[in-house]
Amino acid sequence: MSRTALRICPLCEATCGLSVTVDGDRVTAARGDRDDVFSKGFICPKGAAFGQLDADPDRLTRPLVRRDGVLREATWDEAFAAVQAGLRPVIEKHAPDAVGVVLGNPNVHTVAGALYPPVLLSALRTRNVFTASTVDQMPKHVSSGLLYGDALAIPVPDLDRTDHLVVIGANPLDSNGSLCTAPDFPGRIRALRRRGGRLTVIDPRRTRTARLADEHLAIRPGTDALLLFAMVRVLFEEGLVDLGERAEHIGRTDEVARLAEDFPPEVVAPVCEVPAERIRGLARELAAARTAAVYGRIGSTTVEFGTLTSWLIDVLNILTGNVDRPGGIMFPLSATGAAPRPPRPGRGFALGRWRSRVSGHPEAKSELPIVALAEEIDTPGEGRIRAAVAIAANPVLSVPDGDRLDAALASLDFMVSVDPYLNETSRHADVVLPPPPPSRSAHFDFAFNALAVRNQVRYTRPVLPLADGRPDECEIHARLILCAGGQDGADPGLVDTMVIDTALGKAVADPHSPVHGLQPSDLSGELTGQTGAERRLDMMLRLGPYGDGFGADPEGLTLARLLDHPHGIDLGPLTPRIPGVLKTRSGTVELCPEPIAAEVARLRSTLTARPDELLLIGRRHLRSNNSWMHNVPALTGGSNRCTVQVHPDDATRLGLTDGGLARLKGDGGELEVPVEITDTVRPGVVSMPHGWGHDRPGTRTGHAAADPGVNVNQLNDGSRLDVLSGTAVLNALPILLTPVP
Ligand SMILES: Nc1nc2c(c(=O)[nH]1)N[C@H]1C(S)=C(S)[C@@H](COP(=O)(O)OP(=O)(O)OC[C@H]3O[C@@H](n4cnc5c(=O)[nH]c(N)nc54)[C@H](O)[C@@H]3O)O[C@H]1N2
Ligand SMILES: Nc1nc2c(c(=O)[nH]1)N[C@H]1C(S)=C(S)[C@@H](COP(=O)(O)OP(=O)(O)OC[C@H]3O[C@@H](n4cnc5c(=O)[nH]c(N)nc54)[C@H](O)[C@@H]3O)O[C@H]1N2
Ligand code: SF4
Ligand SMILES: [Mo]
Repeated sequence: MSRTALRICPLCEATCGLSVTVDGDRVTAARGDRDDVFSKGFICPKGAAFGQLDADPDRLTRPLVRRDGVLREATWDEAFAAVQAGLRPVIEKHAPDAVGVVLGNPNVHTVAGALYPPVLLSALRTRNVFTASTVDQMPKHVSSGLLYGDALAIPVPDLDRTDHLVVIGANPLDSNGSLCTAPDFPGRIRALRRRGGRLTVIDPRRTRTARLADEHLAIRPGTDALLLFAMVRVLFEEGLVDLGERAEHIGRTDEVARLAEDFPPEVVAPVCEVPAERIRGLARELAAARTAAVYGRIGSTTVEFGTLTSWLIDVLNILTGNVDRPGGIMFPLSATGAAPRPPRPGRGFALGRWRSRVSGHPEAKSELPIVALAEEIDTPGEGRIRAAVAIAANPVLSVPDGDRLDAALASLDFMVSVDPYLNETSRHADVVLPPPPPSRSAHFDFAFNALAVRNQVRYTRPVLPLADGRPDECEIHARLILCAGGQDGADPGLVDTMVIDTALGKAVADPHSPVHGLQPSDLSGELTGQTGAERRLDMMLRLGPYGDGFGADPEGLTLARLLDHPHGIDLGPLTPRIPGVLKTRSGTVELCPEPIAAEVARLRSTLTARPDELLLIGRRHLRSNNSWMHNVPALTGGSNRCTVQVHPDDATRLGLTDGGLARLKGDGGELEVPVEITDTVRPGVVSMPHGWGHDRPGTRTGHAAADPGVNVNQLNDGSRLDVLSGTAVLNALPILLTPVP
C-alpha cells in the first residue's frame, strides 16, 4: 500500500516542499508539493531523485569503528564508547585547541547541524574551528559584519518585486540560488522579465542564467571589485547618488567617494575587459531604475578580493537607495530569529581577535580558514591539532590541496566523522557515525529562512520511522557532545534540557522579552514536541518575531500551530528593518569600515599588474551537489561531467581537441582532464567543476568510483586567500594548459 507524505527538500538552498510517495519502507517517488506556501510545486531533478538518493545502497546503516587499522561495523554503544576513548585523552593531555572541528555544508541543511554544533563548540572551547564558509560565503559575512554590525544580517535581493536584477558570479539556473532562498529561481527570473524588469548578468561564462539576461557582461575573472568601484565612481561623478529613505541611518559616504576616485571606468575597462561605456551605462541604469538589486555569489566571494566585492555590491545597493526597500535588497525576518527590539548601538563586529598558530591567519566570525586545517595538523609544536571531529564535511575534495590534508588526517591520534558515506574524508576516521537518510529525519530551515525572499515558516516530520535502535542525527550529535565531556552513557536529552534552560533563563532576564520576569521552569513545562529538538524548535518559535511569547500573543506561532499547517505558513513579503537590524557601534550603516579602506590599496595595485594569460574558474551542474552526489545513477551522466571547458580560440591556439586530454598545471599541481570545447566560456578562461576525484582507496561509493573524475582543488595549493575573511581563492586562478598526445 502506498501513501504520500510531505518533506522539505534538503538538497539545496531553495528549500522546495516535496510530496513523496512511500511504498513500504521506501520513498519511491517525489513531486513538487503544489500547496507548499513558498515553493508552490516547483521541483528540480535533484528533488525528483530524492528517493534514489535516500535509498542509495552505499549509505552506511551502522557505525564503523577502526580496530587493528580496519574500519568495521560496530554497535552504536561501541561506537560512542570509542569516541569517548579517543577524544578524552587528547582533551585531557593537551590544550583545548588540540581538537579541530570541521563543519561541512550539509550542516546548514539539517536540524541537527543547526542546533548542536554550537553546543559542541562551547563544550570543546577550541579555536581550531573550520567550516565550508571559508571556501564559500565568509566574505559576505565579513562585509555584513562591518556594514551592519552583524555577520548574519545578509540582505537578499527582493526578487519578486525588483525592476532590475544584477547577478554577479552566480548561476541560479543551475545552483537554484544561494544566499537567496527562492524556490523556482528560474520562474522568478522569467516573471521579472515578463513584468518588464531587466536582468544583467556579469559572468565569464555564458551560463544558463546569462542566456536569460537582457545583457551579459563576460568579465575577466577576479576583476569584479574594479568594475564595481568604477560604477560607484560614476554614481558620485554624475550626481546619481540617492540614499533614499534610509539616508539618516547611513554614515561615511564621502569616504567611499574618495576611495572610488582611483577607479575611473576608462582605467578599469582594459583590466576587466568590459567596455567603459557599459560600466557607465550599468551605473546609470541602476540609478534610474525604480528599484534595483545587485546580487553576488560564488564568483564574487571565492576570489582574491571577495570581501571587497561583497562590500561593493551592498555599497551600490545603498548608494542607489535600494537597501531595505521593496524591490531592492532586504533583510528577511525568520520565525526562529531574534524578535525585533528598539534600535540601539550594538557591539559591532571585530575581526582577527585571535590568529591561527602556524600562518597567523586572523579569525573571522570565530573561524579559521579551512585551507589552514592541514598545516595545523601536520606542523609540529605546541597547540597542534591531534584529534578531529568532522561533521558533514569532505574537505579532502572541497578544499585546496586535498592530498596534503589527506596525509594530515591520516596522521591524527583520533578522528570521528558524522557522515552517511565512507568517502575521501571519512575514510580517515577512527569512528564513522552515519545519520539516517533524509526520509527518516525531520526538517526545518533554521539557516535558509533567514535568507528567504519571502517570510514563511514550514516544518516536516520524518516521513518514515527510524530503523530499530538507530539514532537520528540530533541524537548522534547530542551523544557526541556528551562523549566530548566524558559523559558517555548519560541521557542525550540532557543536552536539549541544558540549552532550553539557558535560553529561557536569558529570556526571562531580558526586559524586552514577552516572558520577562517569568519562571523558566514554568515555561519549559509548556514546551511541546516529540523530541528534544522539537522542544527547542517550539521554544525558538514562541520567543521569535511571530511567536506566541508563551501566551503573551495567543494568536502567535507555536510548534503545535505550525504542525497544523503541513504546507507551511506564509508570513508575507519582506519588510524594511533598518535601523532595528543594525548592531554597529555607531548604530548606523558604516559604509566605509577601516579594514575595507586598507584593502583598497591592494586592489589599486592590480590595475598595473601584468595579467595572466589563462584563468581557471569553476562551474556547477544542475544534477550535482559539491562532492557527494556522484553516487546516484539518476544524477550522473549526460552533461554532468568532469571536463575542462575551453573556448574554441584558446583550443586552436593551444592545439587542443574536443574530447582529447589536456594537462592542467596550477600552483598546487597537475592534472589530466578531458577537453570540452565550448564558446560558453570566454577566451582566456577555462572552467572545471569541483567535488570530483573519487578514486581513492578505502572509500565505499561504488557508482562514483566508476566515473571518478579528478579533483580540481589539487591544482590549487591554497596559498591564495581573500585576506580579510580567510576565504580560499577558488576562481580566477592562473593555469597552464597543454595537450596530452
Ligand atoms: N574548486 C572549488 N571548490 C569548492 C567550491 C567551488 O565552487 N570550487 N565550492 C565550495 C563550497 S561553496 C562549498 S559549500 C564546499 C562544500 O564542502 P563540504 O561541505 O566539505 O562538501 P560537501 O560535498 O558539501 O559534503 C560534505 C559531506 O556531507 C555528507 N552529508 C550529506 N548529507 C549529510 C547529512 O544529512 N548529515 C551529515 N552528517 N552528513 C551529510 C556528505 O556525505 C559529504 O561527505 O565546497 C567548496 N569547494
Ligand atoms: N546543482 C547544484 N546546486 C548547488 C550546488 C551544486 O554543487 N550543484 N552547490 C550549492 C552550494 S554549496 C553553493 S555555495 C551554491 C553556489 O551558487 P552559485 O554561486 O549560483 O553557483 P555557481 O554555479 O558556482 O556560480 C558561480 C558563477 O560565478 C562565475 N564566476 C567564476 N569566477 C567569476 C568571477 O571572477 N567573476 C564573476 N562575475 N563570475 C565568476 C562562474 O562562471 C559561475 O557561473 O550552489 C548550491 N547549489
Ligand atoms: S531546487 Fe533544491 S530544494 Fe528544490 S527540489 Fe531541487 S534540490 Fe531540492
Ligand atoms: Mo557552498
